Amino acid sequence: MSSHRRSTHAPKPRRLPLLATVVVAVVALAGIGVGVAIGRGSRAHSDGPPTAAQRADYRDVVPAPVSAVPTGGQFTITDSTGIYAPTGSSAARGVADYLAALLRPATGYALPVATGGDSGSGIRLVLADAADGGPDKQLGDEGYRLDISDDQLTIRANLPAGLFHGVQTLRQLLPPQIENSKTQHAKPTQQVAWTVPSGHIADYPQFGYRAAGLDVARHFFTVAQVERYIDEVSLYKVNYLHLHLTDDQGWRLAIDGWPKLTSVGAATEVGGHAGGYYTQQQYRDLVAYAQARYITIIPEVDVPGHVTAALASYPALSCDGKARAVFTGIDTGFSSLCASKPTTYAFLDSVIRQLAALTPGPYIGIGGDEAQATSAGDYKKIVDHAAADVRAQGKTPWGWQEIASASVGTPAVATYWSTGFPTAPLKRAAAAGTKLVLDPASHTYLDQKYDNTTALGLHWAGYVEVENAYDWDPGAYLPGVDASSVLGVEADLWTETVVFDFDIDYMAFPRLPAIAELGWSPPATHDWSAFRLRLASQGPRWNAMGLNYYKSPLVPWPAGS
Ligand code: TNX
Repeated sequence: MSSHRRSTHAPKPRRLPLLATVVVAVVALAGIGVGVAIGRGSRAHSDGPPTAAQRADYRDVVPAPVSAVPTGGQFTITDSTGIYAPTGSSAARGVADYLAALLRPATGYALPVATGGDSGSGIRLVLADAADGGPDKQLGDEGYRLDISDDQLTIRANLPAGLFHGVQTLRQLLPPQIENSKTQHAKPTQQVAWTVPSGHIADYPQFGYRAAGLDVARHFFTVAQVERYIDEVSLYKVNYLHLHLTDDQGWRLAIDGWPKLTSVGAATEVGGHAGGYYTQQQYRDLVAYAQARYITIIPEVDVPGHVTAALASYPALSCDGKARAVFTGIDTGFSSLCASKPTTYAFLDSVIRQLAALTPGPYIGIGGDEAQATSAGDYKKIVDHAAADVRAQGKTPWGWQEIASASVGTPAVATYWSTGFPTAPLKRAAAAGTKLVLDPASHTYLDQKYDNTTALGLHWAGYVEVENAYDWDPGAYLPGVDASSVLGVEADLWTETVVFDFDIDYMAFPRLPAIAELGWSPPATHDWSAFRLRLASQGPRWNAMGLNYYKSPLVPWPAGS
């Protein structure tokens, strides 16, 4: 982390002079072989309330694209605009339908979707194919190009995931009113022109792993609530949702053959209120919902600690065999599975086999954090067994950083969450091929308070203002760990104090977009003074979406947002 990026919380100039911005951006991006030009249009976060006339700006897109060159014109979506999907890909057609569904409510236009054909005008989604000269190597699996002229808007990608991410950029290049669920033409004076600034964007991610973590164990969140969060994070090109499904306070997924896990273990949540759980069909529906947004679910069952709900359901899983009550407080580190009982392994085998069968994604989470109530030897036995179970199902074990002290082998993912230096076992595991996810609590824990006035949240990792969330470098964060070991980033929302949708929104926004940008954008774009302006332009979008965000005093939100 370079100290020059650390700015104080003192008021700063609203932005660099234009020339300085261009020079900084060109110099910075020259190093990674791409050029950039900075748009000259009025910025969406100019003073005063957002007006219908305001245009979006290439500089406002979050995460910052690799390269964005405006050309000064504009494409306008009208009531005769059509959307064209490529032939031969039902997934690409799905992205086209998704785009139409995003644009129809606010515009009130029909926006018909056609497969194949090319009107010469309209919105075209194009997949690179052999006729096109084959895959565009620069873009990889998730990248896209957006080429916008006055009469045509084209999103090109190698795969549908890239088209989907291109659609998220397009959303942010439309006026913020596009996010309204009601048609925006009530009064002629408020008529919104659905313009997109013309130009060229080439964009692809820095890391292939950009996760949002959601704890549905401390407080339970329904399928609809999780889907809402999936929609919110997909706007920022997040591609994994890590669901923390089990903890002392609740077991949230039905497991065949172990009915008490949910009849007993899911009955309550923090504070003792009624809890809840997902049936296996509901979990499948969640997986499919996320998949349609190019988000892969990583389910986590947390063992060998964080298991009071399981022990309350099946007392035989603990060494003393005594029944426990499901925990409704917020302490951690006091419960453990019993390493010397065969039941423990029958339980793990059954749970992991079912999780793997329900989960198309590559990772199955086995937890492994804060197991203070498990001896080192027992920890190793249980974690190694769980990791082997996951691998036997053809999946990769995902765990917290502590699993590095077991011998989980490779492939495996260990998620660094602490605030201290990486441990020797973690460094050794990384050197031996374990991939690390960077989720340092003092930057990425979305449950930490923003400052001492934040009503929700904990603050054991310190206050995490949006600037702290943004101002670190995932590739260079851990001393003694090579950047090539870093799989990506994650921002976790623990829910000891988080109860409602609007709590989720408030703790995640604006910090989640900050972490998402670190995961997607090249380090050369990293600049807090520019990022805070990009964030500011999101405010009116979040208002239009009905998203309850924290109005950080560090961000110059437009008046009225
Ligand atoms: C730590 S760090 C936890 C969670 C808590 C969280 C609260 C880690 C992997 N576990 O169990 O919910 O802190 O901030």
